[in-house]
Amino acid sequence: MNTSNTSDLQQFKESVHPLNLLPLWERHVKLVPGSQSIPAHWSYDKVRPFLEESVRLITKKDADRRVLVMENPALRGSSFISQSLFAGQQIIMPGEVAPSHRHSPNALRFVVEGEGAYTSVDGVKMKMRPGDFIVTPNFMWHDHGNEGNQAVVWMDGLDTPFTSLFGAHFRENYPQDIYPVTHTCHQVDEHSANFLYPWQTSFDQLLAMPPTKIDPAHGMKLRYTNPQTGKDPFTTIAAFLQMLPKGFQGQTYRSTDHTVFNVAQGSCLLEVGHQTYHLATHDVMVIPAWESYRFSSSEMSILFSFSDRSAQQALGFWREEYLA
Ligand code: GTQ
Repeated sequence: MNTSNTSDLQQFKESVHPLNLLPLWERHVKLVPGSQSIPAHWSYDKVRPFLEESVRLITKKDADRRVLVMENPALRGSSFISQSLFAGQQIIMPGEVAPSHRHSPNALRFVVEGEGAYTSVDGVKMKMRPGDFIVTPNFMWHDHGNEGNQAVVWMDGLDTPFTSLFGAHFRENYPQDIYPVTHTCHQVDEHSANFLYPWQTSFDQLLAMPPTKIDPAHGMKLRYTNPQTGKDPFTTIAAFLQMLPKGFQGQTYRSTDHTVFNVAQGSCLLEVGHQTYHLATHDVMVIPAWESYRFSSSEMSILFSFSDRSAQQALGFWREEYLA
């Protein structure tokens, strides 16, 4: 029972205001799951011509990184795809180098198309092939280059919103374009095991999963784990590869992590609320926290995804729900 009268309360609120105090009982902040970001879809067919146009407009030297940032329409001005994640499409042409630098955010690459590019992380030079998932841990020197004869495109994923949140974003350019290479890896070895998750290995693992492992919402789903630690590749970001079998009708699902999907093979339908998205090969889709979604697939499709689940689980916040 509120015993004070309204004008007393109003007067109280006004008198504490100059002291930067606010009555908690009048708080209007939304204290329910879900975030400000909204579901959004990027069709690769629509994005691809603009990547090509950016090649004509700007050199890699001028751009440092030639990236089209996928910005959530509800977070205009942030350059973030969700409250917690950054995602971009990077294109690198034959002969180009994206000069070495390092920064506080962690970064991942998921290779979309083209052969002949490499990324070098902490002096470990690795070939990038379509479907490879590559880890750039925070504050390690990294440069990329294309030594082949075709355009190479990959998706970047970073946890920049975390460094922004904490006010802990540092960044440096290396004095030369290329950081000295100490190891050149043609496959996964002891130098690249922390950084490189080749497509073929992950794909074979998916195919080898027994039918009993099928998840009613996600089909066959693998979570990338660092072979040395047995943990997620990042403390913030978890990454996944999943297969929706032909004819899959998924259960509706939601979880508190924001997830960015990238269709590696095939196509599928994704129902989010009242909207149905057709996800074609190489399309990107972001699902915000606690948004319900449902997959169906008329052909076998393979989806790469990354999310802030690693951070949420470390902090004890993560929850999921399978809906009827
Ligand atoms: O390739 O190092 O999309 O530093 C954003 C920041 C890519 C990169 C991005 C980066 C990079």
